Amino acid sequence: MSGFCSEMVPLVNNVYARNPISLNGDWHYIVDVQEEGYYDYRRQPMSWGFFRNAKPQKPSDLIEYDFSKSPTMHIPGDWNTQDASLFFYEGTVWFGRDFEYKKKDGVRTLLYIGAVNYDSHVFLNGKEVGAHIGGFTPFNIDVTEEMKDGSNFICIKADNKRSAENVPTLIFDWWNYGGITRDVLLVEVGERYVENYKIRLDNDDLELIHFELNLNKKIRGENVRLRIPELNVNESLQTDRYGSVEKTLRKRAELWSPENPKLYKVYIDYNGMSIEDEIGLRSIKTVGKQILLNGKPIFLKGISVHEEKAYGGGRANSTDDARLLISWAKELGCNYMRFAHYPHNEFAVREAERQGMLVWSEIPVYWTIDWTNTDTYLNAENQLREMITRDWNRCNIIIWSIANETPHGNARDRFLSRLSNYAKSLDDSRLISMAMEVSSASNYVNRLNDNMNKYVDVISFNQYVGWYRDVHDAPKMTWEIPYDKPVIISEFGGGAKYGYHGDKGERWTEEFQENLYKENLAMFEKIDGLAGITPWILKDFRSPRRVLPGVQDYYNRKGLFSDNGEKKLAFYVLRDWYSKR
Ligand code: GCB
Repeated sequence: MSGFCSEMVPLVNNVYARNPISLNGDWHYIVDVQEEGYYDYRRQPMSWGFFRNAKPQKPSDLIEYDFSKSPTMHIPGDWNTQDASLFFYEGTVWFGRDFEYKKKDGVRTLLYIGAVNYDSHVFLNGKEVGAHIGGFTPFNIDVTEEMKDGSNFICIKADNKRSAENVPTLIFDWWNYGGITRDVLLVEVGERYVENYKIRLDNDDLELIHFELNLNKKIRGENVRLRIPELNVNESLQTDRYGSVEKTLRKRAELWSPENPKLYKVYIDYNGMSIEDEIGLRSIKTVGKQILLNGKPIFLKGISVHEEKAYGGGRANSTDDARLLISWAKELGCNYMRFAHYPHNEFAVREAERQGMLVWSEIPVYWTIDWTNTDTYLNAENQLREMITRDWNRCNIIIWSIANETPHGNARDRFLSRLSNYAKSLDDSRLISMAMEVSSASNYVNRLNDNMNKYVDVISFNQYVGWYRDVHDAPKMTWEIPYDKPVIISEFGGGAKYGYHGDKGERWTEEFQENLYKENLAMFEKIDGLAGITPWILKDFRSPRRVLPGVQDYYNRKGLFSDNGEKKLAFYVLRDWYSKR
């Protein structure tokens, strides 16, 4: 980023508690198929691109774009569902808007962008202030020097073209919704501010609360106050020479759990600002083949879900969107959700936390990643760090997942073991997992044999008996999982078109899916150490890979709910099974 006056700065957490100024709303957009707003005709980046927001100064001036005359769309939001002509579009779109700002002394202005899919360049008043890769995690830029008193122009170039070295890569089974899909905010902080903090319960001693905080500057002796009024915590603390605070408190707190999602109001006061949060206290660990929440074994009655709106599709990004999907999961009897296959928005994680829903959160290291490419690895690491930094304090997240269905091999093992170690270095208080595959299934013996077993706390795998394999095999199956760790079936399922009925042997009927669920659930009873399942999937979701006319129509139909919220027969099978667990 050198050369910018502005700079990408480490992510601040809990951005919504810092009185942000929203830049959401209507933004003008220009679809730029050949990126002529960025590259000249020799494909060299040019200094007079669209980000200059140029206007003719005299009648003879040649300027071949005009943001103010271009159409608008709502930000945050994907372009695919807001402009019918962009439904399948993958490429570059420019977004721009004017906004008013009043500069203040002693205040630094951070531009926080919740997510842009996939590759973004950010410009303020004609200058590039930052860039980011990865479609599902936030980043922030200190734009103090580029901000003007009065009118400002912000412009974001968003490019969602797929490529072999990206994370995710060229192929993936969900819609590649493009654009600025999460909030754009301005956050005003002092010269010295709280970058992030962590509060959690000890995993062994349930009366110990750990607190850690980091300022943006390495300064010793700064006063920070931590208040948790309901627990009579009111601590005045001082930073060490790294600008950090660490403190352990002995308190007997009411523990957070799916049955009792107790959250404590927490206040962190520093430098004239108070950051308020709601924090749940719980412990999570494994012992042998069990997962222990607050010291007690728990069975994870789960469901997988994509970040897609309940009705009509499109990227979800609000508490209301999340509430609806979580309410469906609750109706099923779930206490756990797999947020597939990338970090979901902060509203969803927080709403799940309020509702007592445990969460598996994942980065899109999916299928055939470019395992030997260093940039690809660093990109995955970066997405992992941004996910963990944003959600470190969300007690409902119990598992960080680093990958899904990746092919065995040395290069992949090196990549994933490094990534797992990195995850542990960022957060050793949670469980690490990844969705593996069954390595061989001859003679009805399913063997799990993955070198990554040493790098995960929970063994998870996807299996599709009844869909990609004959359903009649289910009763004959045996399972060999030679690891003393809990086991989660991170996916199973099959497609059905809501309202299409027939024989249980006929694919796409609700009866076929219903029978598949019955056979699979019966089969799971034989899996030693089974600690949870997340069937695939809560709701039908859009995918470009699902083209069968009249049945799929670009939807993966493995949902228990249709894309219009109708329940399929398999819903009731799973609900019954969960009610007995
Ligand atoms: C999988 C993938 C998931 C797909 C699903 C399917 O194993 O992890 O992303 O959507 O199978 O429907 O085939």
